[in-house]
Amino acid sequence: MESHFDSHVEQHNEDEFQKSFKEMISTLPKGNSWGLPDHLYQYQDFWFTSPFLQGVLLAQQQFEAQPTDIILSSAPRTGTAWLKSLTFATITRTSYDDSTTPLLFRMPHDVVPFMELDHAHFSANRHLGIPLLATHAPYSFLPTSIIDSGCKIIYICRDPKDTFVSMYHICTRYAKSQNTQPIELDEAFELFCEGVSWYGPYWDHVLRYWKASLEHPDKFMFLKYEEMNEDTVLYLKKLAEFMGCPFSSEEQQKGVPEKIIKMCSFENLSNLEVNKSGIHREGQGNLEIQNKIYFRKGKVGDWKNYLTPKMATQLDQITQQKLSSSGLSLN
Ligand code: PAP
Repeated sequence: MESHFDSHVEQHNEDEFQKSFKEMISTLPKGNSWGLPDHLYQYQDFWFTSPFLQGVLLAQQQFEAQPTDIILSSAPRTGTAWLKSLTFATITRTSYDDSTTPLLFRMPHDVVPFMELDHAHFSANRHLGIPLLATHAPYSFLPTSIIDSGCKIIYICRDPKDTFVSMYHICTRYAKSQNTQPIELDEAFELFCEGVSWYGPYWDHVLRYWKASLEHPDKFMFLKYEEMNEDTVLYLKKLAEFMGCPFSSEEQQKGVPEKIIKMCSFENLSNLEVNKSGIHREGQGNLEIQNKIYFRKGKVGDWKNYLTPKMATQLDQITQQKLSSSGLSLN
């Protein structure tokens, strides 16, 4: 059990960390955070807002991964909530079914902790009963214990055009909820193309995980939102196998994977009361956000409704150029 002295030392360390973090961040290049309060800061090639960068750096110092952990990693707006709900429902399927799962009354972001905000503190208590943990941290920012422990990593990515459109919308919806002026699409587009976006450049985020997944295929599962959408049953079965809890033939006969998929579908989750009227990180200042803002359309190819052909070509060209000779395609 933690003693008074330990917590005093931790508080002291945390105060020291805060002080040096504040000094350090004031020296970093600053970018427009798509019209939202705070700035984006560039640190070791990636862009972050200050609480997320602080969380990632604290996690590097403090977070102790266990070999049994399963890390759900992604750049923002690429399908994190969907992946969380599917993996959570799969791992907990012997404890809950679709009439009792916590997903009915907690949003997906609240059933799987987020490393840089929930486990970056000096005395983080982990509930290891459920081994899932999410992060948006770029690969090179992962705490070394995640790499050294040999735990599993599941990465999800998405066509940059849909990722951009989704990111633009969360920013405008959040700005409106705060009664501030939302960013214009053209301006957000330019920033995204320049790599100035949360945990961006987006392409570098994806590429580094892609390369790591090729180097350590036994530890990694690399998913694309579009492929998951195309054949969710196939990918859910692969996910269950990868996580070490494959569906038995009896479960498959009973349609358990299909039930999980239905439970975790955009249509079902976005219509639950918790996801229509609940609040994520309530009372946590700028981090507080209405759950409904996270759910928009959940469709592949919605970019066609927002991007001009010229914009789409420009993004595709950047994608081709960035991914050339990587063996990965994203559109
Ligand atoms: P985050 O980084 O803010 O957590 P993330 O969950 O990674 O976002 O991705 C959000 C996208 O997934 C949204 O896409 P859209 O803007 O194009 O609609 C969101 O609507 C979509 N999404 C959320 N839940 C689901 C789901 N259950 N199935 C499919 N897509 C989903």
